[in-house]
Amino acid sequence: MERTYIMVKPDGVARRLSGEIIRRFENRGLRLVALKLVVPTRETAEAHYAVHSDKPFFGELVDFVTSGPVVAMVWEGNDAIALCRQMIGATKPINATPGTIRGDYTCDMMSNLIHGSDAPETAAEEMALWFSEGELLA
Ligand code: D4T
Repeated sequence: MERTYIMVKPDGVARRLSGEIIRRFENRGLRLVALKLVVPTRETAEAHYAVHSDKPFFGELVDFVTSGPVVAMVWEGNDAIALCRQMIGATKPINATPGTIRGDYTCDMMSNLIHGSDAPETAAEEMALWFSEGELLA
């Protein structure tokens, strides 16, 4: 069993897609083990995207992810990290195939609806950044 950090970004919440996104993960058979609605602080957003801190789009990315509430979640299941990334779809819009969340609902690189951890190490870091131990189900 693996756990992954998933976040509906401010554009997804504003577009009322949180329910649709949660439904997809539930339908797939994953187990929801943590969930909260939160407006990210700049500090949290900068820590979350620290790997991109030297990129030209970093400022815009932090502005975007702090612009409104996000749905922060942890999902559990077999190969949950890779499975969720597959369901989310590629970062580059032209590569996000229909049937994926991005492929069905967005063609914008920045406003791309959802984040999913990309590896076990980042999943652990992100779960610890967004949630305290007590907020996660056993
Ligand atoms: P996140 O991390 O938000 O789930 O997205 P990805 O894992 O799919 O993509 P990423 O970390 O490489 O990029 C984070 C975030 O920055 C935006 N972005 C990215 C952008 O606006 N321009 C770019 O050139 C890149 C690489 C989109 C997602």
